[in-house]
Amino acid sequence: MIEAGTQERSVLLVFVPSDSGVDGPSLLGEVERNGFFHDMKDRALKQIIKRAQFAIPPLSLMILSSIDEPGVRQQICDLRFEQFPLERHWDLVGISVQTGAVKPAFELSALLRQRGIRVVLGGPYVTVFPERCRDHADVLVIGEADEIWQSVLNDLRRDRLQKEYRVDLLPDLSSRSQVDKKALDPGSYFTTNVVQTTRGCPYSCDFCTVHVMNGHRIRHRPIPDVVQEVERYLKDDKRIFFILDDTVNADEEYAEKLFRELIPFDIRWVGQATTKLGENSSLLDVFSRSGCGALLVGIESLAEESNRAHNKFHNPADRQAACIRNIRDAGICVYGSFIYGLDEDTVEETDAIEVFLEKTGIDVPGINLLRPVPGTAVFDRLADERRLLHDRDDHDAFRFSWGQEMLYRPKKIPLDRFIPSYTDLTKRVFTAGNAFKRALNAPTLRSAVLMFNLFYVHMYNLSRKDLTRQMKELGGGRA
Ligand code: B12
Ligand code: SF4
Repeated sequence: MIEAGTQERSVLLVFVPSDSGVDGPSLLGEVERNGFFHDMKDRALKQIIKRAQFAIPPLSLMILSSIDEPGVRQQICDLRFEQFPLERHWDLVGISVQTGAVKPAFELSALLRQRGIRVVLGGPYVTVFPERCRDHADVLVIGEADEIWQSVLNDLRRDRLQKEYRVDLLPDLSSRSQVDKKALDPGSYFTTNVVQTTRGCPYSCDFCTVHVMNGHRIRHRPIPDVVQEVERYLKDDKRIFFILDDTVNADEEYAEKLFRELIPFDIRWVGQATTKLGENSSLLDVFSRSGCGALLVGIESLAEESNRAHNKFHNPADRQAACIRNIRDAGICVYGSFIYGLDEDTVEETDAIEVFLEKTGIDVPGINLLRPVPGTAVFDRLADERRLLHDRDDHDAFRFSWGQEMLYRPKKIPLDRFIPSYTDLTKRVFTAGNAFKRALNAPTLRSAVLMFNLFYVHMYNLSRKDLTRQMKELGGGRA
């Protein structure tokens, strides 16, 4: 109920596209002009990629917009698909800032503040680098905002917004209010069924910010809450579910109980897991029976010493192949994510990846370059070792893209060997022929596997162009 004499406040929560990466290829400038039809094809594919591949709504903003504060109306604007509604009045605009999109987020904030609209910044980048965000906002929310957002809304209503809200204790996910989708336009998305069951990661891979932001302790949502959420979501959207946990099998016992309860709902879901899943036949069986269609697994390097150099110990390379085969034999597709260029990698890693793909039948390979993200241990180490290709303070230069450009010098391979070894590898792996072969052999979701692989043929082609251009700019990589 709105207090007498007070006006309803309107809040807009904004998700900003990054100008590279999954939101659009080519970081280093315009894609070379290849003629009208090629340009058309690139543009059309870019749109399809945006809509089909990664078009899931931002769960962060769905959670915040579901918090009910009397007298405050909240709406979401996803700038990947819509224009900012500047013609309307907003009492507060909240922007979610990821490291990949700091510049556009700050630019939008500046534009709004010039017009007298108050801006609150939150999200991963703000949590890791609050001091860099302070001048760009009226209000900062530092940390996971699930609970503190209510205080922000309450303070907005009472005209006593503070400059900073800091979350000292990570929220206990057992008390979260129900996420609803009323602030979303479902038509923009591939699916609106995004669910997170746990938060936090027990591991400490040095290239990742998840354990920095969300801590090492796994926090669980109560199983009945998740089950109810799935049931409720299904009422208005029968499409696939994205389970957004970073490691859905991090707590095997919890995962087994939860997904066993989801079996009767007959859903299809995809998520992210460690390959260790392949060693737990009972969990694998439950995942499969609960509708798991595909899992992204982080393989990183096939050289054990490389993974160790980056603090990744939980996926022993010698057991990976057997685990992946077990997962696929259970009828679940595997998206295998590699990082080429880790510290102990040599150019032989490229052949090893190709052989491994053949041996395991990975359905969708993702072969990434190491992205040193500001705020991670690897970023600081590379900066200290003077191996970054940009000034360590210029975070915008590290808006980690989708694999188009090098941001650092690999330890054991000079750049002029590294770049061609990578582009040769992606040329061999991402061909139309391989895309059809992988789709034919996929245990399920064949058309999705085909679509992904075909997109990757296109995306890695663009990435090769960018890298070739970058190599020229770096004087052949010897600079
Ligand atoms: C699903 C996902 C995606 C999806 C959807 C994007 C999204 N953010 O919803 C897609 C595929 C599009 C995507 C894209 C990218 N992603 Co992504 N993604 C994820 C993933 C797996 C889950 C995100 C999520 O829903 N988390 C759950 C919610 C509840 O947590 P949250 O987003 O952190 O939100 C909480 C707080 O941060 C805060 N908050 C967030 N926004 C706001 C806004 C306001 C106003 C306030 C007050 C608070 C607030 O409150 C929320 C509730 O507690 C995370 C990993 C993770 N564990 O978060 C990576 C992650 C966010 N992604 C990451 C990256 C690198 C990317 C890309 C740059 C990849 C690329 N190379 O292109 C792009 C960037 C896209 C963009 N425009 O910014 C990194 C970000 C690192 C960083 N420090 O910024 C993460 C953390 C993964 C990692 N291993 O490091 N991603
Ligand atoms: S990469 Fe995955 S396993 Fe490693 S710390 Fe990040 S979320 Fe955890």
